Amino acid sequence: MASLEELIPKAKNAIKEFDEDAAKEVAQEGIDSNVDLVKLIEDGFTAAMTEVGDQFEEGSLFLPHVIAASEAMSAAVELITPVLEEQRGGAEEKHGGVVIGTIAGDIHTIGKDIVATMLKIAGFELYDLGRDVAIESYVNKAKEVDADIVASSALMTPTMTEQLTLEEQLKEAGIRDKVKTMIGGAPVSQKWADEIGADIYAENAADAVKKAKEAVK
Ligand code: HCB
Repeated sequence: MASLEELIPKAKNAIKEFDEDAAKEVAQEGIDSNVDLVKLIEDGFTAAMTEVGDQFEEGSLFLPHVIAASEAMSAAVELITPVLEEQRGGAEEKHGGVVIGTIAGDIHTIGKDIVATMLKIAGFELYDLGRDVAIESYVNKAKEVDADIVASSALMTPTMTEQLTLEEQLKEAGIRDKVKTMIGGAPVSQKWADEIGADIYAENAADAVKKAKEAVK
C-alpha cells in the first residue's frame, strides 16, 4: 500500500517523463491504496502538466512533448474517473444540470474533463458537449435540458472571446436570466468574467464545484 505523499511525486514524474504506462501504474496504485484520488489528480498529474506547459512556454519543451504528457495524463484520469464516480456518485444530493464544453476553436479538453468529472461526482447532471463547441450548440443544449449552468472552458487568448459571444447569444435566445454561466481555463480570470458578465469564474475543479453549488442553491 502506498501513501498519497509517496504517489504525488511518482505521478509528477510520470507526466514529466511523458510515460503513459507509468502514469497508469500510479493511478492504479492510488486506486488500490485507497488514497484521495482528487488530490492525486490535482497535486500530482495536474501540477506536473502545468510545469510541462511552463516549459513549453519557455521553449525548453516542444509540441510532441506536450502531446505525450497530455496523453499520459488523460490515460491516468480515465482510469481514476469511474472509481471516483463509484465512490462518490450516489453519495451526495442532486444539484442541477450543467452544460459544459471547450469553447469554439479550442481543442484543449483535459481541464474541462476534470471539471466535468468533479461536478458529476458532486451530484450535478452533466451534458458534456466535448471540445471546439459551437456557441449555438451550448445555447440549444441549455434550452433542451433546461440547464442551470452553462460552463465553458477556454485555454487560448483568441478563443476566450468566444465566451463573450456565448453571453450574447444566451441573451439573444432569451435564456440568459434562466442560467448561470461559468467560465474557466488557464488564461481566464475573474477580471474577464466581470468584463463579459459571466456569473462564475472558477480557478480549478474544486473551485468550480464550490461555486456551482452556491450558484444553484
Ligand atoms: Co496547447 N496551448 N495548444 N495543447 N497547451 C496552451 C494552452 C498554451 C498556453 C501554451 C503556450 O503556448 N504557452 C497555448 C495557448 C496560448 C494562448 O493563446 N494564450 C497553446 C497553444 C497555442 C496550442 C496550439 C495552438 C499549438 C499548436 O498547434 N501550434 C494547439 C491548439 C489548437 C486548438 O485548440 N485549436 C494546442 C494543442 C495542445 C495539445 C493537443 C498538445 C494539448 C491538449 C490536449 C488535450 O487537452 N486533450 C495541449 C496542452 C496540454 C497545453 C498545455 C501545456 C496544458 C493545458 C492543460 O491541459 N493543463 C497549455 C499550457 C498551459 O495551460 N499553461 C498549452 C492542465 C489542466 C488540468 O489545466 O487550466 O486546462 P486547465 O484546467 C483547470 C482550470 O483552468 C479550470 O479547472 C481545470 C482543473 O483544475 N478550468 C475550468 C478549466 N476549464 C474550466 C471550465 C470551467 O467552466 C471552470 C473551470
